[in-house]
Amino acid sequence: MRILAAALAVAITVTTTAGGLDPEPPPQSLSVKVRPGTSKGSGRLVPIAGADRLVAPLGVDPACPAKLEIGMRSDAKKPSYATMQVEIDAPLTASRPMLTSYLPPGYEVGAKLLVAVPPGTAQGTYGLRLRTPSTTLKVPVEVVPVDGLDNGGNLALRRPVTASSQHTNANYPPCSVADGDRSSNGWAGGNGWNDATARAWPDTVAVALGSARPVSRVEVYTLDTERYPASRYGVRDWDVQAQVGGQWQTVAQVRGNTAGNARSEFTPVTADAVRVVVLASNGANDYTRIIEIEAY
Ligand SMILES: [Ca+2]
Repeated sequence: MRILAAALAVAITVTTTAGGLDPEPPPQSLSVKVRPGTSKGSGRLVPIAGADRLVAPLGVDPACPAKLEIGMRSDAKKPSYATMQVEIDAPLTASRPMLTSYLPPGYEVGAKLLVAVPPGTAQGTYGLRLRTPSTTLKVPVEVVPVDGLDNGGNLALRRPVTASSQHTNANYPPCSVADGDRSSNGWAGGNGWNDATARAWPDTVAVALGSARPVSRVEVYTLDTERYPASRYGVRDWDVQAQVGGQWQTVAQVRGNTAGNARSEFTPVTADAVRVVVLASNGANDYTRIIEIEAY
């Protein structure tokens, strides 16, 4: 139990870093959850996946691979060091070949698995297997073109993103604002964009829509966690612009935002791209931090 407590402490102390002010190692990728009452004493080590399939679009920026929560739960009678193998069909690659952790009965350990789709990969379904000595869990990976994605109406999903700058002390790729992940958890681990110009404005991030599409709503998700609340670390003032006939025009303005998510609705325009022009952030830590941008 003492070892588990130490593992928990590591997981908690190095979870996140706010861009620029607080350089820390990249986020610890293991998380340990207490799952009381789940051990049946069957002796099994049970693989866990956060979804029963994974959709990995073709042709997206390699800085923003597809993500899957994986883990394992011990139903053993005694604590042990547990290992789960991660196997994936070529040419796809996974960010870790295995998951290894000390694991008492009834506990589970989780990690984020990144799945990369190299250029030239044929579309189709590929195998991903999470294998423990007792059980194999199969999670099919569907490689599809971006145009074939079920985007739920979000025209920005997985489209190309460009930004005015990018902070480099951790993982803040611009493409992460269109990766479908709205969560601020694990900030600096590739789930959002942080610009590189402290206290200098504006900062701009644009998403190309692939073709001219009617747009009447843009949603912005900014950094918002218990440690880094939007009221101190999120974006405050910005313009929403749409590129119509080659010209950028302002279609909405947000001022004084303190929330993690802000919706802008406007008269429909036919746009090739949308962009967010950030004019100010909250608090003294003046960077732009955006988790996700959606366009409908
Ligand atoms: Ca994101």
